[in-house]
Amino acid sequence: MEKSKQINCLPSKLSFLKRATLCKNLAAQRLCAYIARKQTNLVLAADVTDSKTLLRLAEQFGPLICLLKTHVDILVDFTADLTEQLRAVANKHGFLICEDRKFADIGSTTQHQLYGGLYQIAKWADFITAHTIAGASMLESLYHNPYQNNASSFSSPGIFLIVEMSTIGQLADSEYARKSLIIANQYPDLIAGFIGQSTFNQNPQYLQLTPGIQLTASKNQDGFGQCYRTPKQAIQSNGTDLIIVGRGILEAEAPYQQAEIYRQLAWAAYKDNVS
Ligand code: 5BU
Repeated sequence: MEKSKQINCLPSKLSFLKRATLCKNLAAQRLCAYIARKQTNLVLAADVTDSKTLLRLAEQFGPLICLLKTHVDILVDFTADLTEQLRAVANKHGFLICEDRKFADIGSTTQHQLYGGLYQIAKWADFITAHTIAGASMLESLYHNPYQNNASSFSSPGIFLIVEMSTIGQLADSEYARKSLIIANQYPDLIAGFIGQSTFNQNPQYLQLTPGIQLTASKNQDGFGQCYRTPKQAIQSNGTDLIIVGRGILEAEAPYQQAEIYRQLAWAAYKDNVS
Protein backbone atom coordinates (compact mmCIF):
# COMPACT_ATOMS: atom_id res chain seq x y z
CA MET A 1 0.00 0.00 0.00
CA GLU A 2 1.26 3.50 -0.83
CA LYS A 3 2.41 5.53 2.15
CA SER A 4 0.05 8.40 1.30
CA LYS A 5 -3.01 6.12 1.40
CA GLN A 6 -2.29 5.32 5.04
CA ILE A 7 -2.95 8.92 6.05
CA ASN A 8 -6.59 9.17 6.96
CA CYS A 9 -7.33 12.90 7.06
CA LEU A 10 -7.49 15.95 4.80
CA PRO A 11 -4.07 16.93 3.40
CA SER A 12 -4.40 20.40 4.91
CA LYS A 13 -4.47 18.85 8.42
CA LEU A 14 -0.90 17.62 8.01
CA SER A 15 2.15 19.78 8.58
CA PHE A 16 4.33 20.79 5.64
CA LEU A 17 7.19 18.80 7.15
CA LYS A 18 4.99 15.70 7.09
CA ARG A 19 3.83 16.53 3.57
CA ALA A 20 7.47 16.77 2.46
CA THR A 21 7.88 13.10 3.33
CA LEU A 22 4.75 12.19 1.33
CA CYS A 23 5.34 14.20 -1.86
CA LYS A 24 6.68 12.06 -4.69
CA ASN A 25 7.66 15.04 -6.82
CA LEU A 26 11.13 16.21 -5.78
CA ALA A 27 10.46 19.93 -6.32
CA ALA A 28 7.32 19.65 -4.18
CA GLN A 29 9.44 18.09 -1.41
CA ARG A 30 11.83 21.03 -1.61
CA LEU A 31 8.96 23.49 -1.60
CA CYS A 32 7.51 21.95 1.58
CA ALA A 33 10.93 22.20 3.22
CA TYR A 34 11.26 25.90 2.30
CA ILE A 35 7.72 26.59 3.52
CA ALA A 36 8.40 24.97 6.88
CA ARG A 37 11.81 26.64 7.31
CA LYS A 38 10.69 30.15 6.30
CA GLN A 39 7.18 29.85 7.80
CA THR A 40 5.54 31.10 4.66
CA ASN A 41 2.91 29.59 2.38
CA LEU A 42 2.68 32.81 0.38
CA VAL A 43 3.27 32.82 -3.39
CA LEU A 44 3.84 36.11 -5.16
CA ALA A 45 2.31 36.46 -8.63
CA ALA A 46 4.93 38.74 -10.17
CA ASP A 47 2.85 39.96 -13.09
CA VAL A 48 5.15 42.65 -14.43
CA THR A 49 6.30 43.41 -17.96
CA ASP A 50 10.01 44.16 -17.67
CA SER A 51 12.96 42.17 -16.35
CA LYS A 52 14.35 44.84 -14.07
CA THR A 53 11.08 45.09 -12.14
CA LEU A 54 10.79 41.30 -11.95
CA LEU A 55 14.27 41.01 -10.45
CA ARG A 56 13.56 43.86 -8.05
CA LEU A 57 10.37 42.14 -6.85
CA ALA A 58 12.19 38.82 -6.44
CA GLU A 59 14.87 40.53 -4.35
CA GLN A 60 12.41 42.59 -2.30
CA PHE A 61 9.82 39.90 -1.55
CA GLY A 62 12.20 36.92 -1.55
CA PRO A 63 12.43 36.72 2.25
CA LEU A 64 8.61 36.56 2.58
CA ILE A 65 7.69 33.99 -0.05
CA CYS A 66 8.17 30.29 -0.74
CA LEU A 67 7.44 30.52 -4.46
CA LEU A 68 7.63 33.20 -7.14
CA LYS A 69 5.07 32.78 -9.92
CA THR A 70 6.09 34.24 -13.26
CA HIS A 71 4.59 34.89 -16.69
CA VAL A 72 7.77 35.35 -18.70
CA ASP A 73 5.85 35.74 -21.94
CA ILE A 74 4.55 39.14 -20.81
CA LEU A 75 8.08 40.52 -20.41
CA VAL A 76 9.04 42.92 -23.20
CA ASP A 77 12.77 42.28 -22.68
CA PHE A 78 13.16 38.56 -21.84
CA THR A 79 16.69 37.13 -22.07
CA ALA A 80 18.29 33.90 -20.89
CA ASP A 81 20.44 36.06 -18.64
CA LEU A 82 17.33 37.14 -16.72
CA THR A 83 16.54 33.55 -15.79
CA GLU A 84 20.08 33.04 -14.49
CA GLN A 85 19.78 36.15 -12.35
CA LEU A 86 16.36 35.08 -11.14
CA ARG A 87 17.72 31.69 -10.12
CA ALA A 88 20.52 33.36 -8.18
CA VAL A 89 18.02 35.51 -6.25
CA ALA A 90 15.85 32.44 -5.62
CA ASN A 91 18.83 30.52 -4.21
CA LYS A 92 19.88 33.48 -2.09
CA HIS A 93 16.45 33.92 -0.46
CA GLY A 94 15.29 30.29 -0.52
CA PHE A 95 12.25 30.29 -2.78
CA LEU A 96 11.32 28.30 -5.87
CA ILE A 97 10.03 29.50 -9.24
CA CYS A 98 6.83 28.51 -11.03
CA GLU A 99 6.30 29.59 -14.63
CA ASP A 100 2.53 29.86 -14.99
CA ARG A 101 2.58 28.91 -18.68
CA LYS A 102 -0.72 26.98 -18.54
CA PHE A 103 0.32 24.40 -21.12
CA ALA A 104 -2.70 22.98 -22.93
CA ASP A 105 -1.65 21.79 -26.37
CA ILE A 106 -1.00 18.39 -27.93
CA GLY A 107 2.05 16.62 -26.51
CA SER A 108 4.36 17.23 -29.44
CA THR A 109 3.85 21.00 -29.39
CA THR A 110 3.98 21.17 -25.60
CA GLN A 111 7.39 19.48 -25.56
CA HIS A 112 8.82 22.26 -27.69
CA GLN A 113 7.10 24.95 -25.63
CA LEU A 114 8.60 23.51 -22.45
CA TYR A 115 12.09 22.53 -23.56
CA GLY A 116 12.76 24.79 -26.52
CA GLY A 117 11.93 28.12 -28.06
CA LEU A 118 12.98 31.46 -26.69
CA TYR A 119 12.12 30.71 -23.05
CA GLN A 120 13.59 27.20 -22.50
CA ILE A 121 11.32 26.99 -19.45
CA ALA A 122 12.47 23.57 -18.29
CA LYS A 123 15.97 24.92 -17.87
CA TRP A 124 15.15 27.37 -15.07
CA ALA A 125 11.63 26.78 -13.68
CA ASP A 126 11.11 24.48 -10.69
CA PHE A 127 7.41 24.18 -11.56
CA ILE A 128 5.07 24.85 -14.45
CA THR A 129 1.29 24.92 -14.69
CA ALA A 130 -0.70 22.84 -17.17
CA HIS A 131 -4.35 22.31 -17.99
CA THR A 132 -5.57 18.70 -18.00
CA ILE A 133 -7.90 19.38 -20.93
CA ALA A 134 -5.65 17.53 -23.44
CA GLY A 135 -5.55 14.39 -21.29
CA ALA A 136 -2.73 12.18 -20.04
CA SER A 137 -0.89 12.01 -23.37
CA MET A 138 0.23 15.61 -23.02
CA LEU A 139 1.80 14.86 -19.63
CA GLU A 140 3.46 11.79 -21.06
CA SER A 141 5.19 14.01 -23.64
CA LEU A 142 6.60 16.26 -20.93
CA TYR A 143 8.74 13.42 -19.59
CA HIS A 144 10.72 13.48 -22.80
CA ASN A 145 13.08 16.31 -23.64
CA PRO A 146 13.28 16.34 -27.45
CA TYR A 147 16.57 18.25 -27.29
CA GLN A 148 18.36 16.05 -24.80
CA ASN A 149 20.94 14.87 -27.29
CA ASN A 150 22.04 18.46 -27.72
CA ALA A 151 23.56 20.58 -24.98
CA SER A 152 20.38 20.51 -22.88
CA SER A 153 19.76 17.42 -20.80
CA PHE A 154 17.41 18.95 -18.24
CA SER A 155 14.17 17.21 -17.30
CA SER A 156 10.64 18.38 -16.64
CA PRO A 157 9.86 20.78 -13.79
CA GLY A 158 7.17 19.71 -11.32
CA ILE A 159 3.68 20.28 -12.65
CA PHE A 160 0.74 21.97 -11.02
CA LEU A 161 -2.36 20.80 -12.84
CA ILE A 162 -5.06 23.43 -13.21
CA VAL A 163 -8.22 21.79 -12.01
CA GLU A 164 -10.45 24.86 -11.77
CA MET A 165 -9.97 28.58 -12.30
CA SER A 166 -10.76 31.69 -10.30
CA THR A 167 -12.87 33.43 -12.90
CA ILE A 168 -16.63 33.87 -13.05
CA GLY A 169 -18.12 31.26 -15.38
CA GLN A 170 -15.03 29.06 -15.61
CA LEU A 171 -15.99 25.77 -17.21
CA ALA A 172 -14.28 23.10 -15.12
CA ASP A 173 -16.70 21.16 -12.88
CA SER A 174 -16.34 18.49 -10.20
CA GLU A 175 -16.19 15.73 -12.82
CA TYR A 176 -13.29 17.51 -14.53
CA ALA A 177 -11.57 17.71 -11.13
CA ARG A 178 -12.17 14.02 -10.47
CA LYS A 179 -10.74 13.03 -13.85
CA SER A 180 -7.77 15.37 -13.37
CA LEU A 181 -6.93 13.57 -10.14
CA ILE A 182 -7.01 10.23 -11.93
CA ILE A 183 -4.59 11.61 -14.54
CA ALA A 184 -2.32 12.98 -11.81
CA ASN A 185 -2.09 9.54 -10.22
CA GLN A 186 -0.65 8.16 -13.45
CA TYR A 187 2.33 10.54 -13.07
CA PRO A 188 2.90 10.83 -9.31
CA ASP A 189 6.56 11.80 -9.60
CA LEU A 190 5.82 14.51 -12.17
CA ILE A 191 2.76 16.09 -10.56
CA ALA A 192 3.53 18.43 -7.67
CA GLY A 193 -0.09 19.32 -7.06
CA PHE A 194 -3.08 21.27 -8.26
CA ILE A 195 -4.36 24.77 -8.77
CA GLY A 196 -7.97 25.18 -7.79
CA GLN A 197 -10.54 26.92 -5.68
CA SER A 198 -12.43 24.20 -3.76
CA THR A 199 -11.66 21.10 -1.73
CA PHE A 200 -11.22 18.33 -4.27
CA ASN A 201 -7.97 16.60 -3.35
CA GLN A 202 -7.71 14.01 -0.58
CA ASN A 203 -4.17 12.90 -1.32
CA PRO A 204 -1.48 14.60 0.83
CA GLN A 205 1.29 13.91 -1.69
CA TYR A 206 -0.13 16.74 -3.81
CA LEU A 207 0.00 20.40 -2.83
CA GLN A 208 -2.90 22.70 -3.62
CA LEU A 209 -2.39 26.32 -4.66
CA THR A 210 -5.13 28.92 -4.91
CA PRO A 211 -5.01 32.19 -6.85
CA GLY A 212 -7.74 34.83 -6.64
CA ILE A 213 -6.79 35.95 -3.13
CA GLN A 214 -7.23 39.38 -1.54
CA LEU A 215 -8.01 40.62 1.95
CA THR A 216 -11.67 41.18 1.01
CA ALA A 217 -13.72 38.67 -0.96
CA SER A 218 -15.21 40.00 -4.21
CA LYS A 219 -16.45 38.95 -7.63
CA ASN A 220 -15.38 40.56 -10.90
CA GLN A 221 -13.61 43.39 -9.13
CA ASP A 222 -11.22 43.88 -12.05
CA GLY A 223 -13.98 43.87 -14.67
CA PHE A 224 -12.48 40.78 -16.30
CA GLY A 225 -14.10 38.13 -14.13
CA GLN A 226 -11.45 37.58 -11.47
CA CYS A 227 -12.97 36.42 -8.16
CA TYR A 228 -11.26 36.88 -4.82
CA ARG A 229 -11.53 35.07 -1.52
CA THR A 230 -9.57 35.74 1.65
CA PRO A 231 -6.50 33.75 2.77
CA LYS A 232 -8.52 32.29 5.64
CA GLN A 233 -11.38 31.19 3.37
CA ALA A 234 -8.99 29.54 0.93
CA ILE A 235 -6.92 27.73 3.56
CA GLN A 236 -9.54 26.88 6.17
CA SER A 237 -12.79 26.53 4.21
CA ASN A 238 -11.38 25.29 0.91
CA GLY A 239 -8.43 23.29 2.24
CA THR A 240 -5.76 24.88 0.10
CA ASP A 241 -2.09 24.89 1.09
CA LEU A 242 -0.57 27.92 -0.62
CA ILE A 243 -2.12 31.25 -1.55
CA ILE A 244 -1.13 33.10 -4.73
CA VAL A 245 -1.35 36.89 -4.48
CA GLY A 246 -0.61 39.44 -7.19
CA ARG A 247 -2.37 42.78 -7.28
CA GLY A 248 -3.41 42.53 -3.63
CA ILE A 249 0.27 43.08 -2.86
CA LEU A 250 1.69 44.81 -5.91
CA GLU A 251 -0.98 47.54 -6.01
CA ALA A 252 -0.99 48.17 -2.25
CA GLU A 253 0.27 51.49 -0.90
CA ALA A 254 2.99 49.72 1.07
CA PRO A 255 3.56 46.44 -0.85
CA TYR A 256 6.18 44.90 1.45
CA GLN A 257 4.11 45.48 4.58
CA GLN A 258 1.05 44.16 2.75
CA ALA A 259 2.92 41.01 1.73
CA GLU A 260 3.85 40.46 5.35
CA ILE A 261 0.16 40.74 6.30
CA TYR A 262 -0.76 38.08 3.71
CA ARG A 263 2.10 35.87 4.92
CA GLN A 264 0.96 36.13 8.53
CA LEU A 265 -2.71 35.48 7.71
CA ALA A 266 -1.92 32.49 5.52
CA TRP A 267 0.51 31.04 8.05
CA ALA A 268 -1.92 31.49 10.95
CA ALA A 269 -4.68 29.77 8.93
CA TYR A 270 -2.33 26.84 8.19
CA LYS A 271 -1.30 26.58 11.86
CA ASP A 272 -4.99 26.51 12.88
CA ASN A 273 -5.60 23.71 10.38
CA VAL A 274 -2.84 21.51 11.73
CA SER A 275 -3.36 22.23 15.43
P1 5BU B 1 -4.07 38.71 -9.01
O1 5BU B 1 -3.45 40.00 -9.36
O2 5BU B 1 -3.83 38.29 -7.54
O3 5BU B 1 -5.53 38.63 -9.41
O4 5BU B 1 -3.25 37.66 -9.91
C1 5BU B 1 -3.53 36.30 -9.90
C2 5BU B 1 -2.45 35.51 -10.63
O5 5BU B 1 -2.81 34.15 -10.63
C3 5BU B 1 -2.26 35.89 -12.11
O6 5BU B 1 -0.88 35.73 -12.40
C4 5BU B 1 -3.06 34.85 -12.88
O7 5BU B 1 -2.48 34.55 -14.13
C5 5BU B 1 -2.99 33.65 -11.96
N1 5BU B 1 -4.19 32.80 -11.99
C6 5BU B 1 -5.43 33.25 -11.62
O8 5BU B 1 -5.62 34.40 -11.26
N2 5BU B 1 -6.49 32.38 -11.64
C7 5BU B 1 -6.38 31.09 -12.03
O9 5BU B 1 -7.36 30.34 -12.01
C8 5BU B 1 -5.07 30.65 -12.40
C9 5BU B 1 -4.02 31.50 -12.37
BR1 5BU B 1 -4.86 28.88 -12.88
